[in-house]
Formats: sequence, C-alpha cells, structure tokens
Amino acid sequence: MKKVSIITPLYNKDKKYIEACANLLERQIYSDFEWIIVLNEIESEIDVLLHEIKKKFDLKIIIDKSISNVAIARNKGIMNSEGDYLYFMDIDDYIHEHTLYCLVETMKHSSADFVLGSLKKVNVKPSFSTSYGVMMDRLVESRNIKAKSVTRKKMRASCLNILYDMNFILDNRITFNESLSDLSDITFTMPAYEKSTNIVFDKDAQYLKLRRNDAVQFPSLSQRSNRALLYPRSFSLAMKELDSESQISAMLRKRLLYSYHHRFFNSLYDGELDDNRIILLEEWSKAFLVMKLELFYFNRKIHNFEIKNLVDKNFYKAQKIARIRSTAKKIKKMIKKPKTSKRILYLSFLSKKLSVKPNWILYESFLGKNYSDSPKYIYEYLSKEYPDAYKHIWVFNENEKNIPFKAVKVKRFSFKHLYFMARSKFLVNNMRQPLWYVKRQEQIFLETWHGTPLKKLVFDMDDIHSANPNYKLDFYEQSRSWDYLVSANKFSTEVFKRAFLYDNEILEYGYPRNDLLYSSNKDEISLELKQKLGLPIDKKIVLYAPTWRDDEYYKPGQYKFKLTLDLERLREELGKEYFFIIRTHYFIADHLDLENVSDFVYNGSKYDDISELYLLSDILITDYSSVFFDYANLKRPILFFTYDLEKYRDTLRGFYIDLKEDGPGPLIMNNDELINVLKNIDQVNIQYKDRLEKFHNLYCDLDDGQASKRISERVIINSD
Ligand code: C2G
Repeated sequence: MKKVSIITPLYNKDKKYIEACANLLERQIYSDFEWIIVLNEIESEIDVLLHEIKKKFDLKIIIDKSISNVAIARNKGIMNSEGDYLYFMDIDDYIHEHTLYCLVETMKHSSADFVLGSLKKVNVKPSFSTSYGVMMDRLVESRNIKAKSVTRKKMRASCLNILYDMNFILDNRITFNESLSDLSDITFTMPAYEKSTNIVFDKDAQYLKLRRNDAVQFPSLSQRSNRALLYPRSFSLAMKELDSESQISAMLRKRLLYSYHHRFFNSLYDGELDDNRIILLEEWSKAFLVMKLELFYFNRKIHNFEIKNLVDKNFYKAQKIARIRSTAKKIKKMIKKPKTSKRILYLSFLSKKLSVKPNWILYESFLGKNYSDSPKYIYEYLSKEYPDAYKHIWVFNENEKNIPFKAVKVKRFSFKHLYFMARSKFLVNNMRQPLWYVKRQEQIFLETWHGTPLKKLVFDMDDIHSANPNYKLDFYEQSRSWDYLVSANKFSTEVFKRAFLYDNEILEYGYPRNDLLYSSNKDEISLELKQKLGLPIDKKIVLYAPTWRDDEYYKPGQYKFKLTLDLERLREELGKEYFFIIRTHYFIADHLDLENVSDFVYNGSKYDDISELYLLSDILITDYSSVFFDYANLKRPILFFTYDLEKYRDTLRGFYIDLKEDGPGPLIMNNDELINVLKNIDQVNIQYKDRLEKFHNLYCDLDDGQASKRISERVIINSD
C-alpha cells in the first residue's frame, strides 16, 4: 500500500478541533497514512490529547519555535514526511470516510502528478451520510470513472484536498513561500499546476470547510489578515516561480486584475490617500510590474490608464480615475437596480446634506411587519402625554395600516422611509436596523429589543445554524450604533452585555410592551378585544405561540413551520371548554391552513400585537419563545409544548435557563399529554404555583405599567 502523509498545522488556540479531526481520520477507509501535526509550541493539555491519539494511529508531532506561519509549518511537514503521497488538511475541516480512499485509487489508476478532490465552504456543521453508496458505485464500476482531467476553472488557489505525488513535489522543489503570513497557498499550487503534465479531478473525494461564524472574537486566519496588502504580494511571489508566458501565469494575471477591480476597490481608493493606503498601493503597483503589465488584457481604455498610473506610482491620478470608474459603476447599478439606488442616494445625499430634526421620531417594530411591541407603547405614551410635541413616523411593510394618534406612515425602504431615517433625531427599533444604515452624529438610537432571552444569543452561540453566516459580524456592527438598549430585568442586562459585546447604556427599566398587562381595566379591554376578533366569551382561551427553528428555512428571514398540535383531536377532546388562538412567529413564512377547525381555532399569526393576545387569553402554550417571560406578568398558567426539546436545546441553540427545573410550567412532549394537562389544569396550577411566583419575582419584578414613561423620559423628553 502507498502511504499518505497528511500535514496539519496547529495553533494552540485551536485545540477544541483536535479530537473531531482525529475521529475523521480514524474513520478513513484508506488507513495507510501518517498524520503530521506541526506546531510552534505545545500546551500540556494538547500534549496529553495528542499522546492519546498516538495510540490509535501513526502520528508525528513536529514542534519548532521557528514556525511563525502556515507556510513554514507546511514546509516543515513536507520535510518530515515519509509517505508516497502528500495531503494537506486543516484542523477544523471535514472529510468523508471515503475521501482519502477515492484520491488514492484515482491516483493509482491515472498515474497523475496529483489528484484534486472537491472543496466546498459550508456555513453549517455537516452531518455525514455513510460512504456506502459512493463505495458501492465505485466498486461496481471497478474503475475510477469519476476521474476527469482538470480544466483551468477547477485549478484553485487552495492546496487543500489535493493528493500530490511526493516525488513530483520533491523533484520540482515546490514549496510554500515562507515570507507570507497568509495566502501562501498559491506559491505552492500554481507552480505545481505549471509543472505537471497530468492532473485529474475526483468529485467523490469531498472536503468541507466550515466558515467560522465569529469573525469578531475568533477570526480565522483569512478573516484576520490584511488581504488587500497580502493579495498582490502573494501573487507576485507566485509569479516569480512561473514562466511568464505560461497559461498559468496568464490565469494568475486575470485573477489578480479581477480582484483589483471587484474586491479591493474600497480598501485602495475609498478615502484619503494616507500612509497606510500608500503602502497598499505601492504593493499593488509592484505586483502589476512583476506580473508584466504588457501582458494584461484590458477591454477598456480607462482601465489601461488607471493601471498605468498605478504602476508609475501616480497614485493620486490613479485614484481619480478609479473614482470616475466607480461612480460610473454606481450610476449603472442605480439604473439597473432601483433598490440600490435609494441606498446610494441615502448615503451620499440624504444623510449628508439634510439637517436632523430634533423632534422627529421614527418607529419600527419587527422589520415593519406590525404595529406592536415596545415601540408601539412608547409612541402611544408620547402621543397621549405630549400631544403635538413630536412628529411621529411609523415604518410598515404594508401601505395602509390603521393606527391611533397622529403619525406619518411610510413604506419600508421607500424614498420617504430613507428621507425620515436621515432626518429623525430619534430612531426607536425593536430589531436590528439595515446594515447599510450609518447613524448620524446628532441621532439617538433607542434599541428596545424584543424579549428576555431563553435561547442563547449572538456571541453566546457556538455554531450558527441560521441562514446568515455573517450573523455575528453583522450583529456586532449594527449594535455599535445603539445608544440605549432596553432590558426587562437584571438577567437580560447581564446576557445582553456579554452576548452582544455591548457596553453602551442599558436601560434596565422593564418592557414598555408589558405596560398593557398592568392596565387597571384589564377585563374590559379583554372583552372588547374578544368581541373585535369574534372569539367566544364563554370558553377558556388558549394562546399557542411557538418560536422559529434556526435550521428550517427557505431563505434568510423566511422560516418553515410544521404544526405538531393535532387540532382535530384537541377539538374533539377539549372543544366544549377551550378555544385556541394560534400565533406563529414573525419569521414564519408558511401559512397555516386552519379552515376545517375554524370553529375551534383563530389564526392570530397576522394579528399586530401579541401583548393584546396575552391579555385576552387564559393560558399560554409556547416552546422556546421569549413570550413566556412577558406572559408571566399575568401570573396565568404557562405550558411548554416541547416536542423537539433535545434538538433545539442541545444542537440548535442552547438555553440560558433550565426549563425543566426552573420553567414556570410543565414540559409537554405530545398531544396526549397536552390533552391530559388541559383537562386537569387546576391541578397543574396548584403544582406550579410556587414556581410561577418565583419566576415572576426573578424576571417580571420591574414591569409595573410605567416602563414606557421611564424610557421616554430618559431618552426622548429629557434629551438636549
Ligand atoms: N413573538 C410573537 N409570536 C410568536 C413568537 C414570538 O409575536 N409566536 C414575538 C414576541 O414578542 C416575542 C418576540 O417575538 O417576545 C421574540 O420571539 P422569540 O420567539 O423569543 O424569538 P426571537 O425572535 O428569536 O427572539 O431575546 C429575545 C429572543 O431571545 C430572540
């Protein structure tokens, strides 16, 4: 059997990945390999771990103080290899059980210089299916039918998931350029492409790179390094190893030019040409020179002129031309995409040229979906107590929404919306603002947030399963604009500080949205609401308000929901005594078809304000939604329908509190249990009375019906 040397550079801070990586290697169908881990120093904890692994398979540990980057580590690994084949793997990546097997088999059948497997970047931890199907296919075909010659498109910069013939690498003296702290791969891969006569591709050999989701606290090497500077440097160093007339050189030139135009424009030209920018431009200028300007292909004269000035180090002129090019591009974009044009208008005109109005307040709740939550109650308080003192503007997705008092209503992302966004002194929002919004110096951003957290939030979350892989970074940037953040209790304050990395002012004042629950005429309001919605007044109303599942989505912000309640059975068993309101989370895109149970269920999913539904209902059923923290203000029964508890708690999110031990109501796993609990609700109430009381004292102690007043006075009325 031919031996594979697998080389993995390791940083001590990445120790959490070691075990999983070792498990992946242990499971490889092809087992004749040595694993070479290269580090510059070793923590004792890692030492112990590696010695355990050593018992399982052939592991070499290379420790060398001189290793200061990945290039040096990989070169050291090669020097210490004894295999016939060479393979690079990073500690936090994933390969299938059959990956090595496929690569080696294909190598044997094709006598290639190297075999490329497929490399994918993923946002979510992969769950592997077994290799059975792939292996059977290959065995039945009994030859490497999957291998194909490699086209230039497939020639990637990364050295990962490529099985190299060791002699080919050694004979051609291919190494990583050690002067590069990052992006050194192309100094290895490009010369290899150029020198090879036979490269094949095997699509069965898969390798997955999981994008690190916390670019703020734990950035990967690529998220950390100054790419705008390293990019041209690594390209020119790679170029030095190549024949300037070769096809690979031409490919590199094209790729560098593409990045210059499309990726690095902002870093290079958007802003003053200060010392740092000049250093950057010097690097690009050098790279274009090394890479032989005359061989570049330009289809526009203006590009020629810009690059010529850059190479001649006329940086100011190059910047001028680049800006003309960028403005022309923006105008083109504006014509093609009106949505973008509004943003450009906002950023370059509205928010720069128009003055801020000191008594204008812009409100938005749940991304314009409804008139609700804390922004609503702050608005109503100000409108009632300070009539005519402020101009109120509400942002909605729909054109027409009936709301009390006097407010300008604008459609979200319309020109009017952006106009008021630029001119209002106060912005009151219960979610995150658009990423492109830039807060003006005179503006005050009041973030009310939307719930006491049960589910772990942002930086407390380990892996992100939601549709947006940049969630943490986006969140971090957006929350830097918040001047005040509302918290309903001490517990939330502590979580927000840590989970949002938030250090501006927190208003631990209780939730304005819960003021309604302390109204003196609760019964009257409740009756009125029931009549308005056509709900029975002689039955107990059960509000079912579940949350969303991070891994079940169509696209960002549009999530799936499958109803697990068996409504027909519930109607049969409970219909005489109970009536249900079903209220899906605002992220849920699926519409529930409740037509055939309409005599037992009201679909409250589109109803504006859930606080009103709390008030009129007698019992709440939820799962992991923050709704129960608010509902506990009413001290009415709360039930948890937690049919997928383990997955939600242990895989998707993680919780801050132990629902089973400390939740204010029972956990119910299926319809049978639910029917039983509702039939015996009085008993359940007695059983959970103390726990509900304790829960109330912990999380609802600040709510008293005056939170809107406290917050309005602190942020708006007394602001100078
Ligand atoms: N909500 C609603 N209807 C539901 C669920 C939630 O109207 N069926 C509203 C409630 O006001 C709730 C808020 O949306 O408090 C937030 O919903 P969560 O289910 O808690 O989920 P999420 O939007 O992820 O909020 O810290 C807050 C939460 O941890 C995050």
